Amino acid sequence: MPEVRHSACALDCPDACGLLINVEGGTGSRLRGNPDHPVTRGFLCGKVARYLEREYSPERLLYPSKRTGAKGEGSFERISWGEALDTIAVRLKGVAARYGPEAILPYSYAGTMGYLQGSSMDRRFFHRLGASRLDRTICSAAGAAGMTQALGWRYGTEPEQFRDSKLILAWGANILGTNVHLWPFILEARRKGARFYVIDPVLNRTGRLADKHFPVHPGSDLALALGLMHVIIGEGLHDSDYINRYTTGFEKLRERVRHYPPERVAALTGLAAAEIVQLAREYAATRPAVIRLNYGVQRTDRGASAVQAIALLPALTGSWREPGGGLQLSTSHAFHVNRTGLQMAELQQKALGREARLINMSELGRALTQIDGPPVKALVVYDSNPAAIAPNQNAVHRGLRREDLFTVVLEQFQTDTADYADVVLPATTFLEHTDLYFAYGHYYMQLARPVLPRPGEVKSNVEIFRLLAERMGFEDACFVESEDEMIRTLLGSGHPFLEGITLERLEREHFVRLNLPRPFLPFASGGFGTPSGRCDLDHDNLEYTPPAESRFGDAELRRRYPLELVPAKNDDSLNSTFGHRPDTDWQTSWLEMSAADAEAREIRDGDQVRVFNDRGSCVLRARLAGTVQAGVVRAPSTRWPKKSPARKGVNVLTSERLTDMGGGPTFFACLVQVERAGD
Ligand SMILES: Nc1nc2c(c(=O)[nH]1)N[C@H]1C(S)=C(S)[C@@H](COP(=O)(O)OP(=O)(O)OC[C@H]3O[C@@H](n4cnc5c(=O)[nH]c(N)nc54)[C@H](O)[C@@H]3O)O[C@H]1N2
Ligand SMILES: Nc1nc2c(c(=O)[nH]1)N[C@H]1C(S)=C(S)[C@@H](COP(=O)(O)OP(=O)(O)OC[C@H]3O[C@@H](n4cnc5c(=O)[nH]c(N)nc54)[C@H](O)[C@@H]3O)O[C@H]1N2
Ligand code: SF4
Ligand SMILES: [Mo]
Repeated sequence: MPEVRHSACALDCPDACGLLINVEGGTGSRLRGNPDHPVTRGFLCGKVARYLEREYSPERLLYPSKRTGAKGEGSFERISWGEALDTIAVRLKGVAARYGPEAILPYSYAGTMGYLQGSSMDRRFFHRLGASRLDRTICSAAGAAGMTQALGWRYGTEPEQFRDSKLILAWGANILGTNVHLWPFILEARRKGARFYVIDPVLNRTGRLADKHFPVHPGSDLALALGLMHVIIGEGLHDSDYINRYTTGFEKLRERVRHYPPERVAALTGLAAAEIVQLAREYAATRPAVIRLNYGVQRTDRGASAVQAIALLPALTGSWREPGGGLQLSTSHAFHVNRTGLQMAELQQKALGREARLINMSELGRALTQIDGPPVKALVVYDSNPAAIAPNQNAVHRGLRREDLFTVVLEQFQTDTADYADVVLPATTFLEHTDLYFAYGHYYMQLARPVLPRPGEVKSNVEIFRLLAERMGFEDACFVESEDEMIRTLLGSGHPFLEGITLERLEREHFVRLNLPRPFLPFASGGFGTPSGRCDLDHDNLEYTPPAESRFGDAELRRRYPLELVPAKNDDSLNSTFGHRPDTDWQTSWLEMSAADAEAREIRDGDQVRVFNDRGSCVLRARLAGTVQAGVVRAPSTRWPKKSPARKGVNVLTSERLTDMGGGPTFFACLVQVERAGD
């Protein structure tokens, strides 16, 4: 009989599934969803159902190694941990002595969502060192800024309430691809008569199953939101009582949205005026109506303002009052843990006597090739694969290729980023280390202990940074803290949402709901986290302008590069994490085009195509799948560059232009041209 152990999925996904694993003779034999988890309820997405293949892949990195060939070439030889750690310590000390510690840059994101392996010893280490700080903007920074302006808090409707809704809008949210555990709740609602609409330039898996798909032009959501408000307010469909009690700025908003009549918004978004009117009426009149907003909307020039405007809609209609109403972009902000105690930013005082400079991770190419101030001379990458996922990939690779840059990569697999490293350190998977997990798609905290033995000489990020701290001679007590001590620190914030959540309880129950009322109606009677405590409906940034790279943007650019590229997520992988799998590689090798755009370029289904703009070019295969309108192309992302022709991934095309607020990247506002490259 296999032993059944509990775990939690650590991947960067809103669902944060509760897992069960069968272990026989020290080997994991089956991974499945924990049926008792109230949100993820016993099933897994396709990618993680096969995670044991990754766990036991012959391509796993098992030993430290050092580079023997040219940067990027991929020749490495095995070294001992002692040699690896000594080399790193000597080089980091050398850089700090010669250029100052801010010449050292950590680069990490959410390869694991665990607090410990993502943001604990590593942060302490870099703070104590006085390294540059990394502004972790690559994913959700613009949306976070928009939510903060609109609501103050970055949380909303709990997923379980979607079953009570009568109208569900998936707005820039590919639920079946990226958030599949919300789907059963939507199905339940639909069985009770709810309608399900999708607002997305791409007709993806989710759109195909919708009652109605609204194929908006990329980057036009702010116009659409203002247009919906125009109709709602113009026809008196708003909730005056809610507005009077809990909001400010209504009169100014009413005035502002007068300039967004349906005809104008139709021209800006590509929808029909009558459709916009109909959608506004249905949204305001259907009770309860809920919006699942996801991050697809905010990866564009005015993405933060778009999120802000959309997040104001439930306040206009009073939909926050009702179970099954409101909006969810993320739930993460409700996890009020003691991050300050975990990360110990005050250690910077010891090193620098001040805060270190902040470098935006979405501008890595610039940071490595043309920074103002002290150059970056050492880079330590973990939980991320910037050579694949960062915008302006040619600049990023140029930077990573610099001979005077010392690069360390902590990885499970030999990614493109690892190919550029001087030293590669083998990291544990989430099945092999302890961590505490928040979620960004539900309100359950989870603890996971190691459930499988570690192969080779892999170590967790926490252990690696602990060892590096020792090698650097840091004697602060915080570097010898255990995982459990750090978890207790995290849980000890004293915030009422965490009341009653202890390590012991998590150990027993594995997942624990935050201490929230049931149903959780965060803004049913105000309670906004804004300075005034009210939802402020009027802000000057709420005026629509099109993205610089779009059909209504820079006309000269548009003449040369007439297609709007949307490199959105691939349904069956996770960013670049599964890029080693041949089937993932295949799925991310396509460029979806409209028949009209293909015909005009003499491109047939399956042809190789060159996709290019001023920043670079890559080769993909055309697929005429009926998923995009003329003028838009989509590349399911993100492929490993080294598996791509000429080692160029789709991010050679995307730019380092930042969003209106939050300093986020504009992955989904990117003009390109496409030409036939062969059969
Ligand atoms: N299968 C899978 N799941 C994932 C991931 C993955 O790579 N694969 N990645 C994880 C991560 S890191 C994240 S951040 C989440 C993201 O989850 P989502 O936000 O759902 O994913 P995206 O693909 O970024 O964007 C969602 C949708 O927005 C659409 N879109 C693009 N531009 C616009 C626009 O201007 N307006 C509108 N209305 N829609 C637009 C895209 O076509 C896409 O269908 O998913 C997580 N889960
Ligand atoms: N074209 C395009 N580019 C995009 C996006 C897009 O939609 N289109 N999405 C953007 C978004 S939303 C995001 S969030 C980023 C994601 O970009 P990243 O955060 O870089 O995510 P991944 O590409 O999945 O790479 C994560 C890496 O972390 C490693 N890892 C996992 N667990 C551990 C661990 O415990 N220790 C160590 N040391 N390593 C670990 C994995 O092996 C993997 O190689 O990509 C962005 N880039
Ligand atoms: S990637 Fe998301 S859906 Fe898949 S198992 Fe992990 S948490 Fe669940
Ligand atoms: Mo993300």
